[in-house]
Amino acid sequence: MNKIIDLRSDTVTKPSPGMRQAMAEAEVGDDVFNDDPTVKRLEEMVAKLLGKEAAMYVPSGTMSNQVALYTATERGDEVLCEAGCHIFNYEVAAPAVISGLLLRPIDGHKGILSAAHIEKYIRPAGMHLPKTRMIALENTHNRAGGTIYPIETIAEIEQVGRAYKLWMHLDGARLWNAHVASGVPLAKYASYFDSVSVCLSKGMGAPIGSVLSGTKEYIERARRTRKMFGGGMRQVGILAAAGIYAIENNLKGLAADHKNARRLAERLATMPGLTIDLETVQTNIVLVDIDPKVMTVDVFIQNLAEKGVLCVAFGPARVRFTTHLDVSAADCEVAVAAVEELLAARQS
Ligand code: TLP
Repeated sequence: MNKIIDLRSDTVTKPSPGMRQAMAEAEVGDDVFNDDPTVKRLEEMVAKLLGKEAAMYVPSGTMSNQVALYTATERGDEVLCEAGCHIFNYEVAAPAVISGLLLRPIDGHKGILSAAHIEKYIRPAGMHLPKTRMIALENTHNRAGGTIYPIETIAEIEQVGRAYKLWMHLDGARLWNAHVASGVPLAKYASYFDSVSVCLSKGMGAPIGSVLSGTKEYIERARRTRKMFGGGMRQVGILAAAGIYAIENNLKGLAADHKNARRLAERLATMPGLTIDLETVQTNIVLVDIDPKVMTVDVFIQNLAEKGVLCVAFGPARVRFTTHLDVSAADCEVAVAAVEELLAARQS
C-alpha cells in the first residue's frame, strides 16, 4: 500500500524526530506545584508572543475554551458567538453542562460577524433576561473553511464589547494560521481580547497542548478552574517541550500548508460534481461540496480512502480537506489525482 495521505485534520500530525528529541531532553518538575521549568518557559513564551501578562498550559483546545468560559462568567450568563463556531458545535455542550451558560449562536458571513450585527443581540438589563456577558470569536474559523477575521472587524467588535462591558474571548486554535497568512502580528490579534486560547496540536505539529492567556489575575483564577476540571498535570514539561519546539520550528511552515491548500482547492474546483468557495480558502482548510447526484459524502470518503487519501465529512454534502506539515505539495497532487480518478470512474 502506498503512503496514506491523511487530510482529515491538521491534528493528525506525528511528532518529528527533532520534536521527540526535545521532549526526551526536557527538564521537568511537578507542574501542579509550579515546579516545571519547561512548562513555565512555554507559558512565558506564548504570553510574550500574544502580548499578555500570563499564560497557562492545558491539555486541549476544548479544555482551554471551557476553562476560559467558566473563569469569566457566572451561571445563567449568555455568550454571543458565531453559529458555526467550535465552542457551540463541537464541545459536547460543555458550556451548558459545566458552566451553566446560554450560548447565543449568530449567523455570520463565511464565519465572520460584524459589530453592528452582534450589537443587536446584546440584551438590556432586565429581571427576566439572561445577562449578556461575553463575545466569543474564532480565528481562523474552522467550519467556515479556515477564514480569517479582518483585524478592522475585530477592532469594531471589541469597541461594541467594551461599550457593554462584555468579556472578549478568542478561540485562536488556528490563530497561528491567521497570523502567517495575513501578516498581522499575533499580539495585535490578541490585543482585542481578554482571554485568548491557542492550540499547539493542530498545524503546529505538537502531539498535545493548548495555551490560555490573559491577565495575571485571570490566569491565576484559571489555574484553579483547570485543577477543578482535572487538568492539573505533573511532569508535563515533556509535552510542553513539544510546544516550544513547534513554535520555534513549525510556525513559518504554515505558509506552505496554505499554499498546498490553495492549490488543492483550485484543482478540485475544476472538477464536475464538486463545488468550492475559493474565497474561503484563506489558510489550510478546503471545504468541498459534492453534488449528491454524483456521489454521497459517505461513498466519496470511503472510495477515496481506498485510494489512500483521507478526508472527513463536514456536513450532509460536504467534506473537509486540511493540509498540515505531514503532507507535501506532491502528496496534494496525488490526492487531486485520486479524486479525479474517483469522479471519472463514477461518471463513465
Ligand atoms: N477541531 C477539530 C475537531 O474538533 C473539529 C478539527 O479537526 O478541526 N477550536 C477550534 C477552532 C478547533 O478547530 C478545535 C479542534 C478546538 C477548538 C478543540 O481542540 P481540541 O481538539 O484540542 O480539544
